[in-house]
Amino acid sequence: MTKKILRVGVIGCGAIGKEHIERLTNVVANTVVVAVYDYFEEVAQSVAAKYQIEAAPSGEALIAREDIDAILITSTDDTHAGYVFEALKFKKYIFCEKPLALTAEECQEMMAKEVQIGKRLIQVGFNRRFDIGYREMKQAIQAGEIGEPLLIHSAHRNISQAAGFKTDYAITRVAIHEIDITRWLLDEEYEEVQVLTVKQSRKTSGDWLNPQLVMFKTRSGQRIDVEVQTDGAYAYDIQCQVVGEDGTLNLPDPARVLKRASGHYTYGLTDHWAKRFIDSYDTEFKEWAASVLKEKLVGPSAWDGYVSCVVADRLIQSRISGEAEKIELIEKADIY
Ligand code: ISE
Repeated sequence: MTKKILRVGVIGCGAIGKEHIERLTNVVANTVVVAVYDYFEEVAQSVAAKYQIEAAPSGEALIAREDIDAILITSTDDTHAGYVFEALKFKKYIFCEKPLALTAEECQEMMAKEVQIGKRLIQVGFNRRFDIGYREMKQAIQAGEIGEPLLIHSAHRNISQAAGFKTDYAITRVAIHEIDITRWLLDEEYEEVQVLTVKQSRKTSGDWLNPQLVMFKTRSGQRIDVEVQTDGAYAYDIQCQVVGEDGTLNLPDPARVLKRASGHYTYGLTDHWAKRFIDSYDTEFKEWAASVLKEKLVGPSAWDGYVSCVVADRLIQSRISGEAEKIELIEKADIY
């Protein structure tokens, strides 16, 4: 791409779609949003009016436009794969929010298409890889500062979920972040994974299982536990502690004012993921746009999307079987 400006089309104008449109318009350099599409026409029209851009009549029409170089997919999970395949037909760059697809087979098909084209076109929205805290932890691990990492304790706590939430979403929408960030931190693939049942919270606003305890074991034997609370937690709180032979690393909380007042010393907690990870999303899109303009994607790939789908599928199976489930992956192509 010899262009200096990346022209993006956005499919899906829900909460995260709107945030990314604002980000691409006013935060990320050398990027413009040219057109948007949403299943609900009036939503697309109102976003288009706000940014004085066009609302496309369909996702397919938006993808086909010659004045659009890259497609951002932030529509509902079940529509991701269809739009990715359509954009691949036009060899367009694709940023797809997680999950990349509902099945690992679809991810395999996407990878086969990228291999055929001869380069990566897909990036998956695993934003935590762009969070400054996780990045410092990875650097410290790689520099050998805590010796060999042995295990990780982590927690993913949410205050609420959108209507229609289901038990499986605790894996495919929530713990999917830990599935990805842990293998990225440790630079390891998983050997087996498991979901353990836990005493249930009375604060769950629906009939799904909450909390769930998710466990991974890596090929070299490291163990990871993830407490997944999808509803009713005291805050949006993300914890991660890597335990190594020579020390530990803790994910820092985002900077907040330390308050001394009314006889207490307090530090505010965040209530929503969009606030907790705002800087990571900004960095994610700045780096994505720069890499697309250089025609060399470096962020989370279709392979990472594939692994997370395999692992999510096995975790859901483990909840049903009550057993640890083995992870089997296909061979990784050279472009990844
Ligand atoms: C949301 O999609 C996220 O990405 C958040 O990190 C997660 O905590 C939340 O539960 C999801 O709905």
